[in-house]
Amino acid sequence: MYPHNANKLTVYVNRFCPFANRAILSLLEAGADFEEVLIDVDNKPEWYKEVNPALQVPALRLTNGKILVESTQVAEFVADSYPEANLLPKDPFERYQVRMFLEFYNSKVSPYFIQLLRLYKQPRDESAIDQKVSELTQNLRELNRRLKEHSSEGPYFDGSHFGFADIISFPFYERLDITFEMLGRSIDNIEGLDRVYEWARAIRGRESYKTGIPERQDILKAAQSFSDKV
Ligand SMILES: N[C@@H](CCC(=O)N[C@@H](CS)C(=O)NCC(=O)O)C(=O)O
Repeated sequence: MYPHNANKLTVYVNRFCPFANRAILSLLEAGADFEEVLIDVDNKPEWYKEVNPALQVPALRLTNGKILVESTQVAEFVADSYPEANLLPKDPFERYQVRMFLEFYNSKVSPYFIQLLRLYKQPRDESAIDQKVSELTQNLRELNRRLKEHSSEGPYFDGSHFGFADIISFPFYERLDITFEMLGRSIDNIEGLDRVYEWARAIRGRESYKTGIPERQDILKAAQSFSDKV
C-alpha cells in the first residue's frame, strides 16, 4: 500500500510544479484538512504508479480511497467540496466566464513557460527570445484587457474575491516571471500590464501563496535544472 492518511485528504505534489501549486492553493484556500506527500518527479517512488498510473503530480486521495488526478479537475473538485470558501461562482454564467478566461490563459499565456525555457540553453538565440517575448507581450496585454473587462477595480479576476480563475492561472505567471529573469529580462516593466501587475502583487501577498509556494529563488533554481529536460 502507498503512503496516505486514512482519516484526511492526502495530496501528492511537488511544490516546484505549477500544476501541483494549483492543488495546494485550492486546498489551503478552501481551509481543507489535508496531508501532503512530496514526490520527487525525477525519482518517483515505485508505489506512485498505484496512486497515478500516469505518474504525474498532483493527485488527491479521498478518505474513501478514490483518487483524483489532473490539476484543474482536482482544484475544481476542492472548490465544489468546500462551497463555503466560494472559490467558484454558483451562477452558471459566471462559471462560464471563469472557464472562458482559463481557456484563453491556458492557450495564450501558460504555454510560453516551456517555450521560453527551451530558449534558455546556450548558445542563446537572442533574436528568437525577442520574438517569443514580443508574442507573449501581446498576449499579456490581452490578459490585462480581460482582467480589466471582468473587474476594473481588481485586484483578482473576480474583483476583491480570490478564486479558481486565479488559482489555475497564477502559478504559470510566476514561472513566466522567473523565466524572464533567467533570460536576463524583466516582466515587470512592460507597458500596458497595470492590471496584471496588480493581480500578481495581490496573489503573492496571500497567506496561501506565502505558505504553499516555494521562495522565488528556489523555483528559479528548479526551473534552471528543469530546462535541460524540455
Ligand atoms: N495535465 C497535468 C500535468 C501535470 C504534470 O505535468 N506534472 C509534472 C510535474 S510539473 C509531472 O508530474 N511530471 C512527471 C512525469 O510526467 O513523469 C495536470 O494538470 O495535472
